[in-house]
This record gives sequence, structure tokens and C-alpha cells, in this order.
Amino acid sequence: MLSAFGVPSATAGAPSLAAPGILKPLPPEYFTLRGTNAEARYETLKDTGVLTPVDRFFVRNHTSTPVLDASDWHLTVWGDGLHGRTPVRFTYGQLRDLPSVTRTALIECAGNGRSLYTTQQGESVAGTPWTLGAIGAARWRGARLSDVLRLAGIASDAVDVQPRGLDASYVTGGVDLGRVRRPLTVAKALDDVILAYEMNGEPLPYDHGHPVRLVVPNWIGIASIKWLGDIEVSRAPLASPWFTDHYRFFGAAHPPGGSAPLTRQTLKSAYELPFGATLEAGRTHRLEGRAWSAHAPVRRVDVSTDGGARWRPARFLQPSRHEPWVRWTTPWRPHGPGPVTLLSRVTDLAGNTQPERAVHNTQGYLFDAVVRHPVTVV
Ligand SMILES: Nc1nc2c(c(=O)[nH]1)N[C@H]1C(S)=C(S)[C@@H](COP(=O)(O)O)O[C@H]1N2
Ligand SMILES: [Mo]
Repeated sequence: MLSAFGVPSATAGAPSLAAPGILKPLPPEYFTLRGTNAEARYETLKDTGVLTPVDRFFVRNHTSTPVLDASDWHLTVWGDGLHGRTPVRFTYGQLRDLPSVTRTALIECAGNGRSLYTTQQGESVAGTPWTLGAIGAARWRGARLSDVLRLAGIASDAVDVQPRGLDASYVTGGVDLGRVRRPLTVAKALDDVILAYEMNGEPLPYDHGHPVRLVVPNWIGIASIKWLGDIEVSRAPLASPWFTDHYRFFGAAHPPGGSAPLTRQTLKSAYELPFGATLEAGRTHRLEGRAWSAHAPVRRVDVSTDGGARWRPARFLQPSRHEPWVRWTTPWRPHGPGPVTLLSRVTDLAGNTQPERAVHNTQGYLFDAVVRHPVTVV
């Protein structure tokens, strides 16, 4: 049983994993625990549509979920990038009174697929060893960040805004990095960013940022600050540890001080099938998967069931490709028995496609290579 915002009630029956600081139930059939985070079992998204239900949506918490009350919540917009430099407050009611927008968008952690750098490419990377389930799509409803910034009096020469969460300060390796925050350019802030108070038609659940979170479409998950408390607006570029030390490419293939801060997510495709699944020889299986790109709508998905020797197009399972991800299917009649590597490769309308190998970076961000999916035919 769930209360309105996803807090387990006393009658919760099914066994759940216990993640420190996550409030919603985490049944082991849907989630894998990774420290303070819960990864969705990607293959169980198979029986969901475009939208990921809250009860299967991954949670990435630097510390733990704070329980905030909408009635005494407010957002403070402040900084030298405002006319008059006077902080402006918005209550929850005032935010809800602004015109609302509704949009389906993915939230995907920059490190989604990170463990494949190791399992598939033999490279070591630091960070939460996500497989493919640090992703979900939801229908978000909220106010436009552009409306809020204009009402607050953003100056024409403001360059950056920095949203910050109300969750506890993040302490790592004995260093207090302060509360989770990361700047974004005014250009992106005024474009398509939402201050979301609804997820899939329900009030935003506690674990996903109740009462209000940012949704920054197509950018890495860290941009979409949960439990939003304040936004700094600045005439000079802003920074934070999540901008300078994390969420950049570091390593041999990158500039000595690291790449530019990462913004946009990448593209991926994968079968909705457990790694190591067994499939019966001599009958036709209807394999399914998903594909997505943060750059452009999906144009095609090609699949190979012989380790990459021959490729054929997959068939789309939904009428529109203009959704943040596309579900696809392909029939396969294995002869077997023995191990087989299944492959899929997405190409988007901008011409981006998945390489055979992802370029290594020390923190394992933006894995984009064709996933080599091992199965056994019996
Ligand atoms: N305040 C705050 N915002 C946050 C985080 C956090 O720990 N605190 N985690 C970020 C990261 S790294 C990701 S991937 C997404 C995850 O969103 P979700 O937990 O709703 O799936 O939230 C982002 N926003
Ligand atoms: Mo993330």
C-alpha cells in the first residue's frame, strides 16, 4: 500500500529491499540496491509503455529523501543576475497558479551503463556500477522555468542559473560539498526546463523531489535537481563540485584538465531481457527492447542475433517515434544450443549511431556503445 506520495504504509506486505534514505517500496523483482540508490531492473520495463510507473522508477540520491511539505515550501530566486538584486520568493500555490506545461521526458543518470565499460570493454571506472536501469520516462507537469525567471526579473546579461536541492549536504571522502547543485546556462533555462510538481498525473513523489523538482529535458540526470529550494541567477559563470570535479570526461582520451562540463545525454538501445537469459532452440521468440537518443528522434534500430555478422531492422512497437524512447521488437528463432551475443544499434534522425566501443573516461559517463547482450540457447 502506498500513501499519496509514495511512503509505504504500515500495511506494506511484500518483501522490499531497504535502501538507506529511500521511502518508496523497492521490491527485489523491480530494483537492485546500489548504496543510497535503487536501480530499476531494465528488463522489467518490458511490460510498461512509454511511461515508467513510479513504482519502477530508479532513484539516485546523494544522501537521503527529505520529507517536505508543499504548504510550507517556497522557492527563492536570488543573485546579481536579477534586476534590483532582491531575492524573489514563490510559494507552492503561486507556482501552481502559473500556466502549466506537460511533457514526457526521460531522466537518465550520466553514469547509466557505467558497469559496461568494465564488463564489455575491460576498463576500470569509478562510481555507482549501474547496468542499464538508471533511467525512466515520466509525464511531468509544472511551471516553465522561463516564466519564473522572468517574473523574478532576470537581467538581460545574466549568463548562468544554479538550482540547489533542499536535501542534506553531501559529504564524501571527509569533504562537505554542500547541497546538491549544478549550474546551467540561461539559454537552456529559458528554453524547455520545467519546475515539475506532478509525475505521471500524481503529485511528485517524495523520492523524486516532492514538492518541486527541475526537469531538464535531454540533459544528464544531475541537471534535474530534486527538492528544489533556491535558484541563483548570475551575470558571471557559476560552478559547483558537480560541474568542476564530476560530470566531465577525464582520462587519457580527454584534455588534461578534463572536458567541458557534460550537458546532453547520449544514445542507447538494449534488449529487455536479463543478461544471461536462456532461450529455447527451435521456436520463434519475440524479442523486445527500447532505443533512445538525447540528440534527435530515433530513426532506426538494427539488430543482430549472430554476434554482429548480419544486421536487420527491428520493427517499432509504437506509432510515434517522437517520444523520448521507442519500443521495438524482432522475431528470433535460434538453432542452438550454445551461447549467443545479441546486439542492437540505434540511429537517430541527426545521424548519430552507436559505436562498437565507447571512449573511456575515468568516471564512466555516457556509455554509448552497442550493448553486447549474452544469452544461452538451450
Ligand atoms: N537535490 C538533489 N537532486 C538530484 C539528486 C540528488 O541527490 N539531490 N540526484 C541527481 C541525479 S545524479 C540523478 S541521476 C537524478 C535522479 O532522479 P530520480 O531519483 O528521480 O530518478 O536526480 C538528480 N537530482
Ligand atoms: Mo545521476
